[in-house]
Amino acid sequence: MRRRRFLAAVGTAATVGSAGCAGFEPLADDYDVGMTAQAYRPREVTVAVGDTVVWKNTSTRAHSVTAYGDSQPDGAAYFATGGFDDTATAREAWDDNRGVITNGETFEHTFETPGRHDYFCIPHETAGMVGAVIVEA
Ligand SMILES: [Cu+2]
Repeated sequence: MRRRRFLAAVGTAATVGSAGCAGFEPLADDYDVGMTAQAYRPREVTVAVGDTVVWKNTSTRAHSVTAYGDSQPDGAAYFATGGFDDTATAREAWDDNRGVITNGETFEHTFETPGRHDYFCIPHETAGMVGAVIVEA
């Protein structure tokens, strides 16, 4: 979402200096959420409606980005690596090695609905690999 925010701010010079940067760690690459062996970094990001969040697997392990379908805001589009329609399908597909995001791969989703979007990594959920995208109106 950084790139999109920056582009959105170009037209108003007064806001360019501060737009989109507060609260985020400096990034060396073009992604918003990285992954360690069993965690998303950062664990939570806050974006605006219409922003695109980019995840990148910055670890050597296989992960997923899988939304908790039951806890998404009303009307929110479901998101998951592999493009599945719901959490149950994503979990089943994982057993067939689908929905995997491997080292160096990215996944992105554009958030159009305000609210908290919790998600998890299928193989590392029990190890606490969960995250959230908070979308502000
Ligand atoms: Cu994982």
